[in-house]
Amino acid sequence: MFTMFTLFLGFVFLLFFLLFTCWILKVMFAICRFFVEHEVMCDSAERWQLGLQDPATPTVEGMISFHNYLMFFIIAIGILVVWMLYYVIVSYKKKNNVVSVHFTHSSLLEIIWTVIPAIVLLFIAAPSFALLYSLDELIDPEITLKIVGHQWYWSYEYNDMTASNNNLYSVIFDSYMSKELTQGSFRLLEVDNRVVLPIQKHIRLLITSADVLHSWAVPSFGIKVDACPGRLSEASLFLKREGVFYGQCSEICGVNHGFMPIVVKAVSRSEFILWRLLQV
Ligand SMILES: [Cu+2]
Repeated sequence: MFTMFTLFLGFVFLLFFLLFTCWILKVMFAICRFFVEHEVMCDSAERWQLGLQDPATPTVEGMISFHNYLMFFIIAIGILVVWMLYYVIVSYKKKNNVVSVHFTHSSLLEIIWTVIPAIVLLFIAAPSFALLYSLDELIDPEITLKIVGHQWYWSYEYNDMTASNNNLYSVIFDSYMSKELTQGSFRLLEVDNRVVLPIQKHIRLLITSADVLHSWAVPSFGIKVDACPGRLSEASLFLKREGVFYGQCSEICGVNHGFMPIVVKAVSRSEFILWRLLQV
């Protein structure tokens, strides 16, 4: 029995050691990247990826720093609990304590193990609420993009723009997964029509579905919103940098659920206007 426990403890220690090493590596990478002028961003999933994708919006930056903040508590609590388990198993053996000590209730101990976790929870809750409410904030959007999920493709609508003669015109297109792979493109992640959005603008996303539940998810934007038939969900987006961002449907929606990727191209304002004019 004891050997089993020792093995288990060794395994847990190893796990925490690995976790801690990953965390240290991540911090070191972050420090190195600070000094690199031109860096390559990770905007799609990559092989053996350990961390999160690079952020493209302020909300994801908040999520990543909250994630790093939480890792401190996770590692500290994990080490404490494993140490306590180890201490109990090693110290309180039957041969060392043939007659057990009988005592009940320790008010001091109960106060300590209630108050300390409560304080830790408060330290976690305060920044998490700030982040949560910042995600709901929709600041005077300039563009609205309507996203409709279908079995098994996405369709996009730009409805709120005027042409030079001041007539409202819409741009509506479908976005299917590319069947053919070109050099340098990602398998199962490329689409025939990419969504184009401008950077440094507040964008409103309206997400719905035409048939079953889908989910519009792009990790670099920190957005994963369910597309429900008969219901319009809303999300806000503020792109900080140019790039091509990849996502996938994240709600099991049928046989071709894995084949309805999302590609968003973030461009400058002038490029966006040009693209928009060319769509008419
Ligand atoms: Cu889907």
